Amino acid sequence: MAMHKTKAVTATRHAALGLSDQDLLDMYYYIALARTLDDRMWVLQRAGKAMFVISGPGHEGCQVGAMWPMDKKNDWLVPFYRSVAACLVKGMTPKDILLGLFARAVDPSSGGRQMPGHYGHPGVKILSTSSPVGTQYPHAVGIAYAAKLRKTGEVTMVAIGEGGTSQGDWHEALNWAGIYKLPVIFVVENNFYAISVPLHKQVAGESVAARAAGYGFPGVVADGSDVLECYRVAKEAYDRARRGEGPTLIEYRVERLGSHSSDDQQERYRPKEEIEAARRRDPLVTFRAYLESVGLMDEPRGQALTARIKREIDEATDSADAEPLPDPSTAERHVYATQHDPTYYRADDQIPGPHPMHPWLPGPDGRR
Ligand SMILES: Cc1ncc(C[n+]2csc(CCOP(=O)(O)OP(=O)(O)O)c2C)c(N)n1
Repeated sequence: MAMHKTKAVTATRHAALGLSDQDLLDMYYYIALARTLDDRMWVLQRAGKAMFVISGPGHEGCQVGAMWPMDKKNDWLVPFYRSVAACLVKGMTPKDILLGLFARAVDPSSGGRQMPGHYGHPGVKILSTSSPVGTQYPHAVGIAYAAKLRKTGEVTMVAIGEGGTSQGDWHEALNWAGIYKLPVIFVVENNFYAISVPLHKQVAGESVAARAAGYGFPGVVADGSDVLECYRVAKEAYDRARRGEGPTLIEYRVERLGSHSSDDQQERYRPKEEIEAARRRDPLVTFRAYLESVGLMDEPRGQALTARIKREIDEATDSADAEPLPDPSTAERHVYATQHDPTYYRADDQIPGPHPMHPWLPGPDGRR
């Protein structure tokens, strides 16, 4: 009997990948949490509570799959403006994300200084999002280079869209990481559009992933609507990075289910049929179908989860909204080095002595 049971369990795709049933339920929770948070942000924007929204509906499955093999405590995430699900898996809360949307003083990314969609949290090793697309790639490579020099074992994951790969920064980062075999995972979430500019105007050749060959490391393409496949390729990339074998470029082919941002209207440049077809590749739908097929999800369990998530997002919204705006007298804070709050950047840095990049800040032992 016991043997029969074991056989049935290992026959599932997720068990063959080393994922437990609980892993799957947790992964689905994050996909659904990110989507609900996303829907809320759009409602808040339409209600006049936020000036702008940019987020990741359709990208959540690949982000959760990519993040799952990460060592959440030690590794680094360098996000972009669609990385809501990735940031939640890494340790940001829905309230943290909403504090940025509302530009509140305690927003962990920038203290309410950046425009919405610039996720980040130094306390959980998420770098603050950069506005110019592509610049996050050299940042990530810098972190990975430091990790290699210091032998910390940290791996850095960085994400971007396919349009951003046209930037010089992107290529320079790959070149450097390839030469020094750095522990970095380059994710490209290819949703076929850079605002209204289609893929073929950004990328000649078969794929973004194929470019990795020119920089001397593997590049893989994975279907972003297949969360388990997204996990599988990410796990291989993490294992490779941890073995000291260097970077991997992963191109996830995803669907952008909505417009580029709240300032865009995709119906003006995408055919109706294409937008409808994209919905069939929604990871929330495809992953739920997988969970149902292995007996992990049904209508009552789905309803209970939806109610739980709605409660969490309601509480996060009220709690973030109640926080004060930044004090106008602090407008120059974080602009000039002398006005840095020493605790702000040091939250997770345990290296004693002066800060290597901000020597004017005291270390955790109080020394400068
Ligand atoms: C250097 C730079 N150029 C232009 C922009 C304006 N911009 C913001 S997002 C974006 C589209 C990027 O498309 P892609 O990288 O494919 O990502 P997606 O939004 O499709 O996920 C552009 C052009 C910018 N932020 N930075």
